[in-house]
Amino acid sequence: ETKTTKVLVLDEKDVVWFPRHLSELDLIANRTLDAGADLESDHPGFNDQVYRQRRAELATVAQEYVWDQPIPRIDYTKDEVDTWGAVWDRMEDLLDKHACAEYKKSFVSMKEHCGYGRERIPQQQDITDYLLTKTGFRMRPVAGLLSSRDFLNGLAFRTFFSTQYIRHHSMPLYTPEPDICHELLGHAPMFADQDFADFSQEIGLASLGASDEDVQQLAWCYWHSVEFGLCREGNENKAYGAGLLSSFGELEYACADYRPAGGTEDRPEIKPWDPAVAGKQEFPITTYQPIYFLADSLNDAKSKMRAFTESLQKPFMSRYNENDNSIWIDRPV
Ligand code: HBI
Ligand code: FE
Repeated sequence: ETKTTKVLVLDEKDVVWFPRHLSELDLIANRTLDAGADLESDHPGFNDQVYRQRRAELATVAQEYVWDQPIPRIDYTKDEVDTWGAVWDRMEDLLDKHACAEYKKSFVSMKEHCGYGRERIPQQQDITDYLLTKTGFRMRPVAGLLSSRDFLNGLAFRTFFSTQYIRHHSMPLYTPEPDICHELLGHAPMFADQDFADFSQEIGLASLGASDEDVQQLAWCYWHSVEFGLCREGNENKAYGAGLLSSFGELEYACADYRPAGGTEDRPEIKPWDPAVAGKQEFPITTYQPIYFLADSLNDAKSKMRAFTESLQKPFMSRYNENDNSIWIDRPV
């Protein structure tokens, strides 16, 4: 079905350019919002010249990456592995308690198959090899934050733009930006689940050539699901969002069903997962979330997302052809 070729006569003025083949991610991968390694003055590593030099080095690795090449292996230093181990040690038990079943299943498997462990930082190529066999997802190095549009466009190609640097060792439980602890502990295991992989790609496909308003709605949906989503398991709320799965404080805050003795402690609000609501729900980026969205299951999250993306106004629909890594476009309505 995806092999059919159709001639498209889209008026170019109506639709912004978007990547149509996996190789074209090379054209957006380096459009980072900052230079990738420029640290803000309040960054924990701002005054550490060794750290800054390392960040510059890893930014270069990402910038030089070409889509069909093996992902360069990073020789992580003892300091870096220690930081990883410190995060690992704080997260392991909590993940067992609060991560969704799909996450836990992948996590066990990734310890066996792609080098997950407290003593060693997994490599993006090994994770990619694993994910490709499970769901066809892949990682691709990136130097820093991309625009929402560029970042989400990658998901259409079942590609997750992932940083390769680690947070500063002085504050192992804090990072102001994505780092490997967040990408590899929070995101990567989820992409081994078929429903979650499809869900993520659904957001990505909808972002291709979308209007700025729709891209923002999709980015906000992404935030309230891929980053901070909860799903129901029996009578418990479990985490599937990477922002929770990589933050020991917020994971407990979002999932623990504790009733403080005094009864005064603020508890977050839980809303049922609905992309039309999540896409318009503002959120803070420097504090715990005041609102979490709860899906019945990952499959339910996916079907609601699909229904929502179909309701968006776009002059075409797109599919990804995994055989030749290209986007196939149809023009209904
Ligand atoms: N860029 N590299 C990178 N990593 C992210 O996780 C990321 C991003 N850009 C935007 C973004 N996340 C989200 O906040 C949404 O805007 C999609
Ligand atoms: Fe993230």
